[in-house]
Amino acid sequence: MPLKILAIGDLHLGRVPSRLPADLRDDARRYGPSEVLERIVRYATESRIDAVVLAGDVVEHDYDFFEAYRDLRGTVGRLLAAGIRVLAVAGNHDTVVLPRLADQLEGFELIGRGGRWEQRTLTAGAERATLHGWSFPQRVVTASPLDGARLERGPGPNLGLLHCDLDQAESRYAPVATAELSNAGLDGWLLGHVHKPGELTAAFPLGYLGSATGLHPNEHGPRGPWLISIDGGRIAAVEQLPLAPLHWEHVDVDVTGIAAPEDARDLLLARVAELDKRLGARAVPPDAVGLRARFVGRSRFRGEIERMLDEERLDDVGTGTSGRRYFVESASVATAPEIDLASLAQTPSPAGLLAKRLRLLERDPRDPDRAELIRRARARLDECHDKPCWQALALDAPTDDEIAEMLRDAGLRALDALLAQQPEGAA
Ligand SMILES: [Mn+2]
Repeated sequence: MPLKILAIGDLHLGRVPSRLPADLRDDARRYGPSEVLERIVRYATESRIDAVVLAGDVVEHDYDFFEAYRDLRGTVGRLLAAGIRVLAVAGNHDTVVLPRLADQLEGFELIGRGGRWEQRTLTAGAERATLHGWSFPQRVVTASPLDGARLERGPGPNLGLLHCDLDQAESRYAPVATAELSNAGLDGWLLGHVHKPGELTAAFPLGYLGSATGLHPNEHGPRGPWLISIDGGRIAAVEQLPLAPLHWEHVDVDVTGIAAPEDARDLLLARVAELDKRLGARAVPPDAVGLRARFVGRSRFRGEIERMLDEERLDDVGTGTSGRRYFVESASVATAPEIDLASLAQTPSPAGLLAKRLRLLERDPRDPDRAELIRRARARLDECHDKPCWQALALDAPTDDEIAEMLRDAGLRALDALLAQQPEGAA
């Protein structure tokens, strides 16, 4: 019989998923952290899990104490009654509130309180595993939690449980280098903080568990806890279980060759049907699905599609199997005009110059001319990003891909406008 650990990344109890349609917002608990926790408890008790472990940021904020208390009290009680241990480390969001909750919840094991490494041994039949954990002692931690730490191995496979900022040396949230973790003498690391899940494998699981359910349209793709099975004294399997009640999906709808603007709508519906088939096949499918749709390809209907999208109500684009709700969180049109950018780029005109730049964006990311274009755009964007008035948002700087996307979008829009101004055939 394997020892089974269910590892949960950033849960953020108390947070309401952003960008929900108004009617779903009224019932937000059904689509957020409380509901995924409920699904996790059901799964854990039915599947005879031995321990549920949480990698910090269990609670969104200090003032979410009572909401988290209500959710966790029920959860911990049911898990303990089923013989399942509950262990956690605190992250930068719940530095204060999680230790306080742990004091109130009997059987809730906070590991590494006050920023001191601590280990716990898990047992199931003949199998053992050792967890090493460290909790945020205060909200800002600029040194690596591994600095000067020596982790003594315990029985069975040894796993680290840590909320930290991986390979971001300047971070204020416990910066740690991948090499430090790899060289710490353990058999794997289950991490919290970044909401995008990593690719954890049984050979040496090291990475972010990701948000337990998508809290924002950017948190797209499968979300849920990870199942780690220890069998025969080793890590036998590591698998993400997509239990999230709300699923975000980014869809590119290629409209190249459509005969009428309305065809774009049909193509979107076809994608929804496809997605519904895929999500419906899950053991525990989501109840709601938010789409960030982008119409791409080449089309002469860019303007018409944009107008159509403006007028449509997109917060309910069809009900999938079992009443699953599909809504479009945002839709954009990023089609290229039905023109040949290559030959346009040869012409000595403003449109030609713009076409040349747009073609640069299509090149390999390592291309020096493309990199220079991105660098110049980044310098301009930083002026805005670094303004004091935006600092409270703590937004990440855009990635190169995001900048390329913005440039492409703005460039194509401008090119459409430029070509519309020119007399027939002048381009
Ligand atoms: Mn965090």
